[in-house]
Amino acid sequence: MHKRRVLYRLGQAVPNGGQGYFPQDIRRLYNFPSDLDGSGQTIGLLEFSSGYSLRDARQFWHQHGVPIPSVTFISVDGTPNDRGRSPDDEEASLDLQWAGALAPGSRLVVYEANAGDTYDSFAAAMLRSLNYVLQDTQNRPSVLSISYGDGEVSFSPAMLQQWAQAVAALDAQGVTVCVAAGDQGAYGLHDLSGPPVPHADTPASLPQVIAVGGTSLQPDGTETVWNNGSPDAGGATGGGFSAVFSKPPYQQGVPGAWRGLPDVACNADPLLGYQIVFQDQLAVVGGTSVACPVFAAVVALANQRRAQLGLPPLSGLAARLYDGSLATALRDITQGDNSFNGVPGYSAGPGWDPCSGWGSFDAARLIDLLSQDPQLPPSPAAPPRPPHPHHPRPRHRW
Ligand SMILES: [Ca+2]
Repeated sequence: MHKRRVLYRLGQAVPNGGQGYFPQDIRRLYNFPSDLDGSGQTIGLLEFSSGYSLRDARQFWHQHGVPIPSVTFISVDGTPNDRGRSPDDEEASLDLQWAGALAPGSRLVVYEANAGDTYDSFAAAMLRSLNYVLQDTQNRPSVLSISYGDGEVSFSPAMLQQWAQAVAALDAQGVTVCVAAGDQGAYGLHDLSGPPVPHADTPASLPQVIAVGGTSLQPDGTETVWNNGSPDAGGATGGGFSAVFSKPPYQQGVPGAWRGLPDVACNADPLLGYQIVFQDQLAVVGGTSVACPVFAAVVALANQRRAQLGLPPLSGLAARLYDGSLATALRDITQGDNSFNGVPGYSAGPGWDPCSGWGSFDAARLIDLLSQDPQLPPSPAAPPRPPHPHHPRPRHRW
């Protein structure tokens, strides 16, 4: 229910004769810089499955010439790693394999927690995991990838506020929290029999996360909003407006009175999906589930570059995406919409839109810009002033 539906289309995907995109394709199409590999950084992956198979991951990395990253399993609540035997483990597997493929020098820390069978137990497990990472001074990730969630209506507003507080605390500590924006279009619920009105996905709707939406990325680089048309055919990117969180100050320039999402987007179309190895088999997966760790890898590389320059890890990236300073690194998506399951969605257009955010990215350019802290705009030249005729007023001290 709270899990992202991961879509398998082995043999039906377009890239590489049905085998899906390989790491080298995604590095090329999004222009990942060749001189960064995430060294010195830790990527945290929040998982609510039962574990993953390191053997599958190593096989995938080996197959694509990726140096084998270091992987650490952390059980937030005592849940053991079942080593990838459960079908639910595909989520942890793809997160691990793709974050590792794009930032192989980083340490990958999988934070695993048991989410139980209800929305309440999932919500509690999410909060427990966020707070665990907040306290985890030993591993200190600089970015977290979360590919779980559901419509806001599935959770109490009080719980969402607690998640938001934990995320804000993480962000303030230099942990950028990336969240998949959902795979059910503007409709936004895993349960397809819910009321046919728009729902925003959460935790993607939390104000300080980076909500990562989905696109369809063709092998020639053209990109549109991901929408396979119907639930049977696949999915469509989440996106819309929160009904819980009002518009954060940094979204001043976007329409509406509520937090709009996603913030960015990248390939999520299962028909143009990503290859993984799962339970010893090659598979092709799609969904914002994969878009999220791809963007998390970009953040890890940016933090590596920042560390090289003596800068702290990114903080406040959500606001930074809206201040205009990254515009030349973002690839605007202008075609498509996220109408889904009978609910009219939002259309892409020039600039930010509630189905692709600011669009995808040129990773090398984005990392360059994120390695320069924004310069304050030059103040207009002050007119010459006559010498002050009287004593300046004392400043009040409080
Ligand atoms: Ca756009």
